[in-house]
Amino acid sequence: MCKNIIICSVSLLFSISCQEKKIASPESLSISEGFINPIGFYDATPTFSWKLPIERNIESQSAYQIVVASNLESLPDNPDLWNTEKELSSQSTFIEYKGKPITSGQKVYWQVRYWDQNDQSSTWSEASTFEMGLLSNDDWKAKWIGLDTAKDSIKGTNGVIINTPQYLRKKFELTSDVISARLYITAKGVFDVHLNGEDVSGDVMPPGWTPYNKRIETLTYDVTDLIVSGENMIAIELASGWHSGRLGWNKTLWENSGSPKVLCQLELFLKDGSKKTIISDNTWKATTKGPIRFTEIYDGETYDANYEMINWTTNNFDDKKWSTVITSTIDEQVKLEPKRHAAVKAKLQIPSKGIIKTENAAIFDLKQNMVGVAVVKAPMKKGDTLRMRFSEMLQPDGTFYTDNYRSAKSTDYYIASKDGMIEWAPKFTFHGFRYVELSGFDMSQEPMNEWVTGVVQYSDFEEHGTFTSSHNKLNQLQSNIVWGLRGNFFDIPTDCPQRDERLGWTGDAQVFVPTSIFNADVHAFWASWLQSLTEAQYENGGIPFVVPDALKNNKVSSGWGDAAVIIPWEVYYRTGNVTILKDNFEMMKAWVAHHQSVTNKYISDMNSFSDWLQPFPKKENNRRGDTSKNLISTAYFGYVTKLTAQTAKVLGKSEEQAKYEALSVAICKAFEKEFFDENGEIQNSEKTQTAYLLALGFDLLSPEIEEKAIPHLLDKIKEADNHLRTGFLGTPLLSKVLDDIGEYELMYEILFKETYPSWFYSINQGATTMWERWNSYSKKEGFNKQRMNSLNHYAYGAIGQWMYERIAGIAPLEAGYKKIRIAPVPGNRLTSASSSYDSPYGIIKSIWKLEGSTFNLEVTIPPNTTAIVRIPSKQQSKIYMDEAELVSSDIVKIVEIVDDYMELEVLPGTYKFKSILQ
Ligand code: RAM
Repeated sequence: MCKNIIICSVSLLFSISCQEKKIASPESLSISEGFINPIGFYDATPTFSWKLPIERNIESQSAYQIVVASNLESLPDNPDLWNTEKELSSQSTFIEYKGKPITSGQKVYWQVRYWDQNDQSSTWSEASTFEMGLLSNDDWKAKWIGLDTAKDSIKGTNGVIINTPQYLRKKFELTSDVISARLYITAKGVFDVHLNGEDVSGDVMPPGWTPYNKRIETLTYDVTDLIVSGENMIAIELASGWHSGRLGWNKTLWENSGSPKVLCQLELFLKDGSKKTIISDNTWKATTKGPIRFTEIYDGETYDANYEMINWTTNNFDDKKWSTVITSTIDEQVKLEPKRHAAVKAKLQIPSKGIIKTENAAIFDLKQNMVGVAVVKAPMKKGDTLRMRFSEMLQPDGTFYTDNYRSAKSTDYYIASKDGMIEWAPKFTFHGFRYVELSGFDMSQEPMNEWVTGVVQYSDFEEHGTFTSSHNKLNQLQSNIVWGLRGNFFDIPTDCPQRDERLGWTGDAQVFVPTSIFNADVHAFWASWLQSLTEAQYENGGIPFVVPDALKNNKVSSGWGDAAVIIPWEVYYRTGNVTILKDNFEMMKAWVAHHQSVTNKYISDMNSFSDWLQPFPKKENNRRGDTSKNLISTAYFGYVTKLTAQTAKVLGKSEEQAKYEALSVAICKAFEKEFFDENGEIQNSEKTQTAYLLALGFDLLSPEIEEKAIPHLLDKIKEADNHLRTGFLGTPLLSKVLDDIGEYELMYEILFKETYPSWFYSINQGATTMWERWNSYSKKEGFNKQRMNSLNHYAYGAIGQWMYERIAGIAPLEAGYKKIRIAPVPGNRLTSASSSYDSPYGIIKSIWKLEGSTFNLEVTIPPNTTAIVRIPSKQQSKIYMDEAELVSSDIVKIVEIVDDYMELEVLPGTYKFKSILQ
């Protein structure tokens, strides 16, 4: 007995000491593409991710345990949905849920713990949650409702039918307080919803833009705090948006789209234990006689304050004169699915920083080209119309430049109902602008900067990368790239945000993906758009020019449709999320098959926009550049076939891997034979920089020909006085290829060129965003005469990838940064550069500074990863870590010493290195 007591107390002591020894819990729990405690979640089989804490001694994970339950009380010991038990694995990102089925509207709780490299277990994480949205059409009891506004046949720009915006409302009564309330809502069109006079969300133009004939996204809002016991009022503003407005240039598209409609279902759990559902149905009232008289994405919005309906979103309003709505049923073919990435929101505010007065107007300068709306606070006289015009840049004589908006009127109007200050911003349109021109205000008052504020709107993601350097123009370029991203991630990736286009051009998107992922957490944004790509894919595997397909011309282009393969691959490679590959593999294969169907002996004859907007084309104004279409298309065919083989490998599909590998070998052979002579010089196409870049960048050549081709590329660059001669497709490959062949100095030289065509050239002409053309504007010659001249087009911003990966030096070596490469290449015009990047495992940093010939490098590597660090150094010279001479140890191992760098393998942690460069 006594012995037993001793044993018990020893084991008690042991367990106490074990408990004390528990290491810090995992952090930043998220599901699928980075969602933190989401409601209205879209996927009943999510993946789970977490980060290990940054603590001394926590290097890596050797095992994990996830527990999932339908209520908090069951965690962590009695999870009723899933328990992985202790799973020996270092994987801490995107672990697939394999538990019991999760249903629409269900709320789920989960926790995770891990074991470190010494098999020490962590404490459990805090519990995280996710709550499903309505997952299938059958979950909807509601009906589509709205007024038939198309029948009014009001014609707008280009004869497009204009649907007058609608106002819809419904009163409902509750006899008990509410415990929880969820509003599920969407529109064929765009909406803004209010409950008891309060705006339900800050979302801009939900539900956003998907291929509406296949899928409409639904929003879920937690409205518990807005509902009261007694009378309630739900009120909705509804406009055409992308659904029934004018988009692209295809008239039949919008003619068939019908009047806007809304669908909503409010599910209420009451204190008395009952459940109540309020739905959109024929009990709703609606009117078109509200203050928004006109609204349209390209043309702008008109607000007449004389039509204001005071209190119409509350119960304190008489809607007797309103009409009863028309209802229609939910069509089975169009899937209603919870929105799978954040809606657009007002993200930043930019005050006016200067005013130019003209005879009848005042021009406000925000000093930054941006996308969104202007909030205007201005003095007005009753009955007057305030006109707000927008422009990205002024003409040299100070007047507005709007030619590049083409047919987009991009003009807002406000009609005053009384004298005094008004405050207003449009709701269902957006503009691309730096300047705002106001006219029609009370001219007796002196215009003030406070009158105009730019509200920057884009999809609600966080920026999670930084890049800075010692060079102002390089920093301005980084800023222009980020503004290109902010300006064109408006629910879908658009080519431009200001003219009568704003479409999801696939080619622009594919070249910009890596840069976008460095700068912002756009994982869910891309995953969502990829779903749209799968839905927009033609029966024959072709991918439309733009997605959603607003052009409906059944055409394809190489370099554009190839987005179907390149984007899933890049998103996977940079996040480590295999689901992206699984979800898109069928699309990738179908695209490759389509590509193959337009080849002859592996040489592609696919249509192509080619090296779009290449400077100095041989034929004046030839937007497609000089490189032969066949060369470009075959190069892309070879490249995407390789990526498809790599995808098959990741997915463990060995037969398909072999098939695509064999196909890519055949394409490469044919490509080399057709387009290269035995001296490694281009044949059967113009000998352009881009022709060489495609062959080298996509790794299509045999080693002998590749070696011979390199000097020809360098000659081409030299011929151009070390300037680029590349368009949309060639430009992103320039840095990659020059880097691969060790020509960093040359790449720096091209990048730092001040003369046309170059990145700094546009900065010298005053650019605050990326431009569509290398010469969209010049101080000497003014605006490019072509009306296709966007001043906010992100494609050439693709250089951002090289800035992060090589100037600062952060790149993935394995998918999702499980293995990291830190390898900065200090150029001789820079004395410092630094980047931080919030990877799936935590923050990575690379900060370098040159002091004389001493190169200082500070590196941070997050837990559960390893890194290769390349420290530039003079041959044989010593390298110091934390001031002491570096020798191999358990945490830092010298792997290689070569001419101009030393390569180390390092474990997680922060390190300071020093080396001598000259
Ligand atoms: C234009 C846009 C877009 C480009 C296509 C080919 O409309 O410039 O960026 O991808 O053409």
